[in-house]
Amino acid sequence: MPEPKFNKTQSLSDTDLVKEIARLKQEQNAVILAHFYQDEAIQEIADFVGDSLDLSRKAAATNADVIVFCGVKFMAEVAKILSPGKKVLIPDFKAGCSLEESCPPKQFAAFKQQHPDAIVVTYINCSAEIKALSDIIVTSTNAKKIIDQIPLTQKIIFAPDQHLGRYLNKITGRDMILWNGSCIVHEQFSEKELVKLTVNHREALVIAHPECPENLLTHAHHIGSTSSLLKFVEDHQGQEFIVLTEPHIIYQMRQRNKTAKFYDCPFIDKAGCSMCNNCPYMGLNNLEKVYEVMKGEASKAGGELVLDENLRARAEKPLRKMLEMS
Ligand code: CIZ
Repeated sequence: MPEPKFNKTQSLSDTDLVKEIARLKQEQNAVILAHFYQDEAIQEIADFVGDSLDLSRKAAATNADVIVFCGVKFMAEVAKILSPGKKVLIPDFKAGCSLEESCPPKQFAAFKQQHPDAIVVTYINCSAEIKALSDIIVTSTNAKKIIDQIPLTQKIIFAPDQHLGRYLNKITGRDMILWNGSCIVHEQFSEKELVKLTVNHREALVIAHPECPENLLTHAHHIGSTSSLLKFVEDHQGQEFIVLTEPHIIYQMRQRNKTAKFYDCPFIDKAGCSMCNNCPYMGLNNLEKVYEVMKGEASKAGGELVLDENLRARAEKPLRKMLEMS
């Protein structure tokens, strides 16, 4: 194997990092995936940019030996579940997910026991352990379609996102039992700041992810998954948009609607200052870490995602059920 051209990451400029990543990608027959919420520099080097399920399915359909997943850990787990024969690399193991953390498997198993006659429908944004405790996985794109296929008499537990669950109850007319998890990015938008933005930009369309609480969703002209929000932006050329989801998606929105204006909605922290709602976990990934994980330095932030085969197989079942039903 040829010697790597560079040994010290510190000495690499972004341009050199991009070149080295491309070289390693070819050498290892790797595919790089970037979630819509990743930094622009990472979206630029990716083979595929998308939502978590779409990325994992696209990677599974390639003949790549290695998947480098630039997103958060549960997303890389989905890639491994659907591609058990491929090596899955994560740039930073600390890139977790507040929604995943809000649903610890032990407590969730106990909650399930309290409702023995309910089936468990779970949002894909959860750990492999929670998937293994579920009957059907859903995404924000296919949740309504799947829930609508379940007999009305069947009791359902929905986890982990209470806001998405409440929204789904409203649009499906169901009364699902909700686990009370949430995502810090979507939960903390300030309604007051949102109203200020709508007053200052009266023509702007408010587009929101259903992980936002109900009080925010009442202001929305369009509610949908990341891909649905992107499609809405594409279909409304030249408009202005107030975006209620992780703001890094605006990079993709701009590519689909070049003349549009975008405003991201801040939240107000305890000290009263207004801040943007970047996901702190997604923000842990950068070009340097992608390079390091591909170079295979075990001492660095990331590494190979290893899933126990028994757990992987149990988590795969409800995911395959989703694919059958969607
Ligand atoms: O599953 C995903 O990628 C997320 C975060 C949500 C969505 O709506 O795509």
